[in-house]
Amino acid sequence: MTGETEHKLRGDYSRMRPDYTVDQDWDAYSPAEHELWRRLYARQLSLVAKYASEEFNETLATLDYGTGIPRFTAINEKLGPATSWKLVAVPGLVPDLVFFEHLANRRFPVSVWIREPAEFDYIVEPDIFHDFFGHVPMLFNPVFADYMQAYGRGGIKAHELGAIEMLSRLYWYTVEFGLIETRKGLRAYGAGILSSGGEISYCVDSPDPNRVGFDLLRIMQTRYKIDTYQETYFVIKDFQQLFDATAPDFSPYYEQLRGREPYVPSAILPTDTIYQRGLAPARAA
Ligand code: HBI
Ligand code: FE
Repeated sequence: MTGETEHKLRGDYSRMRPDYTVDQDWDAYSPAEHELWRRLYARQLSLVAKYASEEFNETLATLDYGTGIPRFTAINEKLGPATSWKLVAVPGLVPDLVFFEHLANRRFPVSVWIREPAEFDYIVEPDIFHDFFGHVPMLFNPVFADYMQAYGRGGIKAHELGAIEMLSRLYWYTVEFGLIETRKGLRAYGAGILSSGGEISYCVDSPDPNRVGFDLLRIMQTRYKIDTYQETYFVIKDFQQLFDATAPDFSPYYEQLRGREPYVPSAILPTDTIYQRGLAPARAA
């Protein structure tokens, strides 16, 4: 069991259990960390009202964790009855298979560490604010909650088939950076956008990125970058569309795509449903 990995991960992996979970140790958070959380929360609250999906905002309104870093146990008392999901504390990023196994059992891993004040506007690795503010409200949506479990089950299968890279693109372009159609225009439901101070307006307003209709195979063949704003955002009509896409067995898709050259993040294909053809590739974040 290695807590160490090839690159220096943030977080303390020394006390984790075999399933990579730890205790949240809520009393260990400093007043400065709670204050940073309050500042991050207040900033995002003013943005999600304008740019987040209705489902996200409806749930956020029922949760009150703007006053400081939340206790996972307190949220689990609400999340369990809502969709049978449970937050588990982890030191930080965990191996793909470990992550999939948690999702497949309706357990969402939430990192316990919070970013530095200097990372207020942008962070590459998921900290507690990204995981909690970005992901947790969506787990209260029954259809999205089922999609996340289906993704976890698919991930275990993909691990066996050596197809994790293709499947992680689906996660990236939906769960992390997905857009959804609403009566008032496109809105964000991806956690990476919802927890970001700058990308949340960029993904909806900017003329630079492409915005393309959701297409499972196309997404699984499209590379992504982890340290810039996205060059292409994919748009779903509703969460049912996302859940339905995970219904079939993906093995034939993996066989169909294996060996094919992936598309670059800024690609536009003749088969794409285009909401917007971007003016320029993403600027460095
Ligand atoms: N680990 N804690 C944590 N959180 C994630 O979001 C996460 C992870 N490990 C792997 C991972 N995400 C992605 O590679 C998934 O596509 C598997
Ligand atoms: Fe995330």
